[in-house]
Amino acid sequence: MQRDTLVFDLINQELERQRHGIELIASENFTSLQVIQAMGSVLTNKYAEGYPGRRYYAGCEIVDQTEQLAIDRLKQIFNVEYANVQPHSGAQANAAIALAVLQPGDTTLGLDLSMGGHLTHGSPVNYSGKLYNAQFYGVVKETGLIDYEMLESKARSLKPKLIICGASAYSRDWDYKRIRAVADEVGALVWADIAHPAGLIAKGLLNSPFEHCHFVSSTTHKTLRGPRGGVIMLGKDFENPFGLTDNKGNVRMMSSLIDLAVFPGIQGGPLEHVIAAKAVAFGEILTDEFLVYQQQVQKNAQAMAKAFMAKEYHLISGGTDNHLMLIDLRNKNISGKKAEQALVKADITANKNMVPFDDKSAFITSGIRFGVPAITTRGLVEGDMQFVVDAIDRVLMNADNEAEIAAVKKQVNDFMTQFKLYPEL
Ligand code: DSN
Repeated sequence: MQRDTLVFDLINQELERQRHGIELIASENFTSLQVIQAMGSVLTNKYAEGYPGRRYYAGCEIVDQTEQLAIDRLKQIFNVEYANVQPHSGAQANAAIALAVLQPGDTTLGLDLSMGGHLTHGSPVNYSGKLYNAQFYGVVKETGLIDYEMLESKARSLKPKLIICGASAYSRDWDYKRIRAVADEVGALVWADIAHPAGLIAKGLLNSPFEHCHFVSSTTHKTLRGPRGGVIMLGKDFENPFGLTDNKGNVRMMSSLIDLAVFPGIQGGPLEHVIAAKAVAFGEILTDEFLVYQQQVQKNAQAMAKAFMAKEYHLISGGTDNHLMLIDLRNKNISGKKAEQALVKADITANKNMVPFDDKSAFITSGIRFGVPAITTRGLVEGDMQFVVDAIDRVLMNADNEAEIAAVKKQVNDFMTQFKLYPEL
């Protein structure tokens, strides 16, 4: 068959874009070449509905082993009793937890999307807001920190079945113990979505949710630096004190309910090539090098936050504990949308983001979110953050000046040549 040059030329263009630019989307990263190779392997040809040793198809002896490796390594990383590595994405992992735990109309309590939460935590445009009675807590206006008092008072008055913690644009750590305490008081289950900070949690650099939360979900491609995908974990395979049942009305262990919710609940054949790539990434996470990487992520985020604040940018919560920061641009007289568009012209990629109590819509926004996992993988260290912040500031202060932006783009491209990306490709 003729090589599809159209598609492969585009893939090469994307590789060049990734090489030349400064990637600051907080949810992106650059996987290792061996992760990419596992994803682009013959395992994509295999159907394997079911779980290792319990499949609906023949010929699964090899993929049983790659999937079991992924499970075992993930359990080792987080020291947990149960892991499901089949969710195709974070959103799928979250849907499976909801399916396992909730009935339509049940009440959930999660962080408001406009305050840093996620679509799948109850947004009205998502199944989670359409099927369930989704209620929300927020952050304290003055501090930008999670409003635990609001969370507790809403938990007491609404008596949700499920309390959701986790965020897409929150730069501080979580008090899982406090959330569990109120959950126990009102008879709720607790689910932590650690898609963003998972890599830092894996290496003990942030609080662990596992001893306090009944369910934990994550993506695998953000700070975990694996292939795009999702996972679900249980710190302890609880014996289901809440009497949750399967479709036949049988009370089952939590792990069985999650397995059933992923397959056949919401998915069919698992992506065994991606699961093999997850196993590769999990092997990398178990190394000491990954600890050094995550420590550098935290150092870079803090150096970047400091450099922004020195230029009088308003960071929500006044700094960061993790890999990202959220900036309110209102004192700089530029919207998130315009900032994003100007930055991309200079080959700096970041995303506009609503800030808490935003007066602009989600399409315009007052804020922008920056994350450092990808540039840290490229090899940038604290001393490089001043260059990055200076370049961003120059673009934002000259957002209508094409010549100035072109000059920054040249500087950015020259600067990034020293940080190699996939030299083998
Ligand atoms: N909310 C997306 C992000 O953090 O970029 C991921 O779903």
